[in-house]
Amino acid sequence: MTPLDPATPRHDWTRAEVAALFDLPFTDLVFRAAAVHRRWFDPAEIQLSQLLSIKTGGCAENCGYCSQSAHFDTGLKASKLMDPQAVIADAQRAKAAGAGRFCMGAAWRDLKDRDLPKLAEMISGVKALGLETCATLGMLREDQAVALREAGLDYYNHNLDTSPEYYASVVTTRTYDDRLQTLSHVRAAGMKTCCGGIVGMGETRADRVGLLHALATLPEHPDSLPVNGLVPIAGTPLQDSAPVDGIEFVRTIAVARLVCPQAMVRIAAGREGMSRELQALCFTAGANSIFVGAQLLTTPLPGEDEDSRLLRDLGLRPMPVDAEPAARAPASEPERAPIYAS
Ligand code: SAM
Ligand code: DTB
Ligand code: SF4
Repeated sequence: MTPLDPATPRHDWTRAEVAALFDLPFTDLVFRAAAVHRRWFDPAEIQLSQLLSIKTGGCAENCGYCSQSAHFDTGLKASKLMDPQAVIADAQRAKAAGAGRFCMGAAWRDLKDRDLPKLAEMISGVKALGLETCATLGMLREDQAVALREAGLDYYNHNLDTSPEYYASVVTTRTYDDRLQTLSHVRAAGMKTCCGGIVGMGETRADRVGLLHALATLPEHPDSLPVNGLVPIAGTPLQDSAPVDGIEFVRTIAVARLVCPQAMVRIAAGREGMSRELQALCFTAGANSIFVGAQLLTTPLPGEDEDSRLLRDLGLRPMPVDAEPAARAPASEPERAPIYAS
């Protein structure tokens, strides 16, 4: 197998190489991922992010997993874009509860220019609190991405969700190329990308390989890589999807850490249904970020009490807010262990 040298993140992964990582004996895979994790990050630190749905429901897209699509009857009540001051107040509470990043999500197919002034006000207000800012607002043009960055937006979340081949089985109102185009506008605007996917949508192992291959061969790796476990939503086409086995979820996390070594790898949706032990395995395999608070966008999270008990029991600390990726990389060459070449 190709040497896994974490000092030089690669963009030329082949699908066969990514598949071979998934196929490793579990103990070997987790060990390698944990070694790469240590190379770039303090493994005792977990980034805590908080999400807020700033515009809920009524979305024109037909993503088969989503509670917020207007195409499905999920019983969700749609609402208008929130008032910036209410968003900033929520971010203030998130910060007081220990979050370091605040992510604002809107159920939009694409961003409309008329909403930019309100968005700029909330982004700059959240940034002024000393939080990292992230938003997920659907498709963007490059000039819109520039406007968001100028307002103080650090990260833009836009997921590829699954392999290019499986994508059209999940959503038909947009294409994989549409997603790639928005990601390229975000990068061109000088913003960091948050881009990952979902497991448990009926995809195969080959699709999970395809997703991670797509992410690892982007012109720049995602700075943040959320791995969502599908939260099945009644009324959506994927409501009866069988959950992915926990071991396979951990393998996905570990391979994400290996192919995008400098990314913040996040256990995103689906954490509520996971045991503490499974989450601990994910952290061992290289996950170093979670969403905290009572809920994601429309679905619940374990909550503050359970999360602080978990982190305490595992001896893990919240990642400092100002620890930018460049600052997190070791300043000097740490010892290179022979396990990197096999
Ligand atoms: N409308 C924007 C978009 O789709 O890019 C932003 C919001 S969307 C809800 C953000 C991401 O949440 C999706 O790309 C998907 O990965 C994830 N997601 C949404 N519903 C989910 C569910 N039921 N289970 C797991 N992940 C989900
Ligand atoms: C991501 O990959 N997961 C988050 C965030 N980016 C925006 C959203 C998860 C949403 C889960 C379903 C819900 O709460 O509606
Ligand atoms: Fe809309 Fe995003 Fe939900 Fe798709 S995932 S239906 S784009 S809110």
